[in-house]
Parts: sequence; structure tokens; C-alpha cells
Amino acid sequence: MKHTITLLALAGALAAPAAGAVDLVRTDFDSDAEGWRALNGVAAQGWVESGGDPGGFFSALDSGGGVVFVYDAPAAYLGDQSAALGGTLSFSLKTSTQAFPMSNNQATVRIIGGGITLAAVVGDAPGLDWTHYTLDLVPTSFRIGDAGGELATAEDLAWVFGQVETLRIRGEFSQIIDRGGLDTVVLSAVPEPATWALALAGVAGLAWRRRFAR
Ligand SMILES: [Ca+2]
Repeated sequence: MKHTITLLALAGALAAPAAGAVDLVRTDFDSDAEGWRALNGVAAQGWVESGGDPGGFFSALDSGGGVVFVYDAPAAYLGDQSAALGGTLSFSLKTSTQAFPMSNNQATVRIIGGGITLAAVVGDAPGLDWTHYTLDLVPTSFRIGDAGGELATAEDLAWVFGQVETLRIRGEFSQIIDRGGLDTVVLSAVPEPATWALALAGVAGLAWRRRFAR
């Protein structure tokens, strides 16, 4: 019975939603663009003081050239981000129009490093008000190259997250000229699997001793 109770308690702890999550890099756009910029067919871009999710946010206006514009992350998100493996990348997006939607078969997030591009489609297109997205940084979230590529492996993720050169979030979702917004970008880590493995081994060991000490 003790085993059952212990394992149920442990299962509950494992299922808890990232209780020990730690922000590794975070952008709230409180006072400026914090190094973010928009690329690929952008007519205008910049920091907006209010109306974000919450507070300030970053905004970009499509130039209408038929190229999907993206938000390009600053240096704080680049380099060795191995600590984020198994964690999440979350962010908020909004758009000015949902007319003439583009197909959603393009990656929402692209993370590039060491010659490999990890591409992830995260949910549906954003709404006219803020839509929050959370991308789990695990192999099943990513495909290689583009949204239609092969599934990424744990090795692919370890390789790319050890040397991130580019991190981009899609900003454009309509075929007509649209204005997009980005806010509250957070790269977070959860307690490492090794920690959980040790905890599990410890509990199992304890249960074993109890069982045979009688
Ligand atoms: Ca904000």
C-alpha cells in the first residue's frame, strides 16, 4: 500500500505543470524593443508603449510583398541554450486582420544552429487580441528544415540548442497587409530529467529497503 501511495504522489509531482519552471530569458517590452527586430517584407516596426499583453509590446507592419515577416530574437536568446531543453518557449502574438488567412503550414518558430533548422508549428493563427502560445522544447515539437520536414530527434535538439544562431517567431498570417504584435517572450527551463530520475531512484530504493527490513 505504501508503494501505491508513494508512486501516486510521485506521479502527481511529475504531472504538475512545470512547477519549478525558471525563466532563462524573458522579454516584456516594458521600456523598449529589447533588441528584437522584424525582418522580411516589413514596412515599419518598433516598440509600442501600451496595449501589450500587458504593458508595452513590439509591433511590425507588413510591406505587402508576399514575404512572411518574422520577429528576430536578440543575442540573449542565442548561444548555448541547452538549459532550455525540455522546457518551453512561450510568447504572445496578435494580428490586425484575419481576412485572407495564409495556410498554417509554415513554421511559427524557427530555431537555427550548427547548420540545422528546427521548425515548429504552434497552434492556429493569432486573433485580433493577444493569443498566447507555448512551445514545448522536446523533439516531437520540431521538424527539420521546415514544417513539412522529418521529425527532429533528441540529438538534433541538443545540437541546435547548444549553439543557437537564430531564433525567429512568425509575425504574418494574412495575405493582405497586416500589422502584427509580439509580447511576453519567455524561454524557460524545468527541473532537469536527471533530477527526476534521481528522485525516482531514491524513492524506489527507500521502498525496497522498507519492504525487506521487516
Ligand atoms: Ca509587455
